[in-house]
Amino acid sequence: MKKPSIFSLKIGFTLLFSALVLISFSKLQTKKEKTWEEMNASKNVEKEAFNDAKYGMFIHWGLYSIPAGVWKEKKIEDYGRPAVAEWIQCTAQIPRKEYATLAPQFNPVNFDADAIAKLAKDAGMKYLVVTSKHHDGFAMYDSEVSDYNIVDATPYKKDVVEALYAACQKYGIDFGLYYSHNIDWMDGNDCGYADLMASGREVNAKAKRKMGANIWDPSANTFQEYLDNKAYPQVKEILTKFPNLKTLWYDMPHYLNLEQSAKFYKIAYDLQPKMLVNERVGNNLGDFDIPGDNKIPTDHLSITKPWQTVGTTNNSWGYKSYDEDWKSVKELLFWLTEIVSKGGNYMLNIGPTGTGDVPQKSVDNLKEVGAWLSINGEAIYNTRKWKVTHEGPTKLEMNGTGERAKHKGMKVEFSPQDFWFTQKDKTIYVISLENSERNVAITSIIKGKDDVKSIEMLGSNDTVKWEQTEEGLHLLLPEKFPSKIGYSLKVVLK
Ligand code: FHN
Repeated sequence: MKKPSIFSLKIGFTLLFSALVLISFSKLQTKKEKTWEEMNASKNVEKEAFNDAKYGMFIHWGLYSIPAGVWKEKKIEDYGRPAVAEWIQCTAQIPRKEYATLAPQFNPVNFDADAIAKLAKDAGMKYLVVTSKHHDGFAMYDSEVSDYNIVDATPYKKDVVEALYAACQKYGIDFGLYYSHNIDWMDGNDCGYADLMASGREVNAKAKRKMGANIWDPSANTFQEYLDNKAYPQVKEILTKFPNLKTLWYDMPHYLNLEQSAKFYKIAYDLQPKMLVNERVGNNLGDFDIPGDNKIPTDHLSITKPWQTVGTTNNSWGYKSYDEDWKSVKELLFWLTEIVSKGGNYMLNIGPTGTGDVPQKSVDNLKEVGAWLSINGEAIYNTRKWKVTHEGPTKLEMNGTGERAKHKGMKVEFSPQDFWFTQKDKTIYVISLENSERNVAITSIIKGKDDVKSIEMLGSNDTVKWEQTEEGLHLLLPEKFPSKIGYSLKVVLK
């Protein structure tokens, strides 16, 4: 056989070298970091699914469910604000060691993940988001990163997040996790307050008030050490343990810099690229917006991302033993309808007790909303906002958790002339929350602009009599209304 010449060996080496250079260059190319815009845009299908879902369950549950708003026989309000029960450690300035004595008392023997997932299903909710770790720093799942968790530190010893994750899969409820990334009163030092002050960055209103910063008993480590040794690893941990999340719900990011928020977003993207991250990751890096707690935006057209209003069933997220100011079924339907008519999503909270029970009033109200949705759901799910969101005399502004609490026992009433609108292709849905009148007029659906082909009432086989003029739609509704509260009309346009 002919031996290869030096010359042919040289050519061989040159070719091999070029091939290696090309391969490593193309590897470098694929390794090029994606921009936030690219990562965000790659989730467009999931954003549409989020917009379709419309209604979900939020769960705030943790050690704070034991004191339930009362510390050393004093109500949280007597210590100051915020007066929501899950803030008791901060509001009552409870030293970390003392607060941690709640862990050996936490034994929620009545917790039933199956029943909660079924409740979400019966309530017509399409997804569920639960607190894997709230501001108190206590993990409600079996964490390898920190022993301050439900399995290692309580007599209950069971991973409730895992149980809910499995139950939601069983009932076809999408799953998401809440994780307090910035505020951690156990291990987060001052939660980044001093770093922000020293940075020269703009200080937002919450940070100016030192909101949520642990300045009464900070942990000895630095905030950066907390991020590196607890928060980043725990986020990686939950995203690995629970691989099929639809949303990751960060909260209260007001001390974080852009780099830190970007890292929290990127960890999420690397592990679950199709999962949506809420805007509370901080620094405007979210995939969807939160106009505020218990807040319905008045300027919904200015919101460019998908959005979600989160709401309490009374006036607290965590269970508060003495808050009996439950939103009525009609009020809950108002929140859902008003939000959906503006193109948003509603995530309604339950706060289980220290023994794992869900307060009966919230169970009853949620089920009634579910019964309403089983008839009227077509006007809610998979819809989009129409050019008009509402017509009629009642104007209710919902501007935050504290604000509603001021109107304790608030009664929500509407007139038969109040209508909300949603849209799906050539169909407009008209929703009323009052059914005391059969003769009604809708002024937004005008002849010559939106010509009507047919009208039916959801859940009814009886005829809706109607006439359309330049003034609107004149209707004679059936004698029997299928829902206890209000009705929905399916108006198909020509
Ligand atoms: O401080 C929290 C609060 O406890 C609760 O978790 C809400 C839910 O949106 N988020 C923060 C306040 O906006």
